[in-house]
Amino acid sequence: MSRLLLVSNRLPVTVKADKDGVSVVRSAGGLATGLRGPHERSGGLWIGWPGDVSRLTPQQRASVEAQLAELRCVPLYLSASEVSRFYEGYSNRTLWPLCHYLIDRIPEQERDWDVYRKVNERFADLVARHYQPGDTIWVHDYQLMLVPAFLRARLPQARIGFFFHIPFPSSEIFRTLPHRADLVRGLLGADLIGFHTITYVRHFSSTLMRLLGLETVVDRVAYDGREVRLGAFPMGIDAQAFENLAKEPAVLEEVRTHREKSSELRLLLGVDRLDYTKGIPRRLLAVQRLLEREPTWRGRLRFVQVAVPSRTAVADYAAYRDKVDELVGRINGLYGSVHNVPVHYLYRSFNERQLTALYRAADVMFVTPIRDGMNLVAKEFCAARPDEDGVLVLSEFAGAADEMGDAVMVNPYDVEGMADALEAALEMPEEERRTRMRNLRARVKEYDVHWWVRSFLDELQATPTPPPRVEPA
Ligand code: ADQ
Repeated sequence: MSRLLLVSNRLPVTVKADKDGVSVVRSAGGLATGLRGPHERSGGLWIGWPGDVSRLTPQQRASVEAQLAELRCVPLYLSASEVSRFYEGYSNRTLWPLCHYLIDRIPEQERDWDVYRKVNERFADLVARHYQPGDTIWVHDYQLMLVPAFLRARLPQARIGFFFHIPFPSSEIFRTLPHRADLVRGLLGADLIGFHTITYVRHFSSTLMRLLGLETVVDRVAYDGREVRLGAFPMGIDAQAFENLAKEPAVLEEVRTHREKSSELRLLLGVDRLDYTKGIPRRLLAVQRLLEREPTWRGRLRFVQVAVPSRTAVADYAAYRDKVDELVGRINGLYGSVHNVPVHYLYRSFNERQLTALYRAADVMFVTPIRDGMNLVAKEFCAARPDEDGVLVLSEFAGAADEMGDAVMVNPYDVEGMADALEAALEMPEEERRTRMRNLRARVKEYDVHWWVRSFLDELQATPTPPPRVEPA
């Protein structure tokens, strides 16, 4: 196995500072879990931003570096201005809304491109510094779209993979970007470019044709004397870990508490980052609509919406938060009673145990993003249901919809339709619930995060390394 150099905007760690000193803790996210095995086994490195360390003393900084080195992580520090212009700016104010088809949210005048480019170049420089011949490089996500080309210029012989975690939009959307061709050329520095679904691969191919006149033949594109492969690799989760958690006595105890409190009530659940792509307002409106038109459900539903604070420095996220707060208040004001309110809104992060207890207790899981690259929450819910019960209501605009045909599919823009789906889910006969959940679980367990990592890396290893360039004499 060749040494693996992983490159992502964030390192899979959290730096915590308190009176006892600083500690670097591994994060539990899906990507971190899936890549941990290959990262450690290959003796490789993970290169990325460790988060804001500007308030640490020089001694604390040194301690962080030592702890990172132990975890085989290499930090790339971002200045406050880089965080604001590369990360919050170009990545999250322009690329994020664009790829989710929300072009009206993009600033009218682009001011952060230069910083985006510069930071991508710094990433490539740092990777090149650590590269040894024979290494495999795997770059992740939309914040680093230019890194493959910068790397190719520095390391013509390297084997480079790239995975795009968010939707790749239709070329009609992508070509609105002023720097569209630079971004696409940036990705073409890789040997293999992976997306979650075949639809995103097609969108990327038509973008290549429109912008650069490049034709994709089956899954290959000839570019700059090399061959670049494209592929769909739907990301999975660590299904076994969620299943194990769902069977733990302490978790089952918590499930009982959730259910006891609502023995008369049916539990609906939403779990998301608080992001305007996740479709929370229309989801709330669907609950409101159901209560409005079917008085028999009043007092019999409890909708728990857990939302992790996210990108709070970006203005659109603050406005979105206000909107959600207002809707929750309105629905509870209309349909709450002295004893009970229909919406329980929790604006905070939950640990995996707490999430699993909620997944396992829910009657209906409501996953209704207006666009989502994949959506791992839908998969976590199924993995956490060894009891083979619970109904998944899923947006047809989540990448996960391609694989999870046994969910109740909804158009997240159609409030009335979502209210219908919610009611159908609540009234679904047990046998149908079990059949659907069994099929969903089989899929989630077979195509888990380990399968995803293996299939991407196998394909990347199979790509021929580019022939050495012969310089004219
Ligand atoms: P995200 O947009 O973050 O990821 P998602 O795939 O759903 O979306 O992953 C969210 C993760 O955060 C899940 O593992 C979930 O458990 C966790 N989470 C959500 N709410 C939480 C809460 N309140 N407390 C604690 N944890 C919470 C991006 C893309 C997705 C794509 C992934 C992976 O936008 O489409 O699936 O990357 O490629």
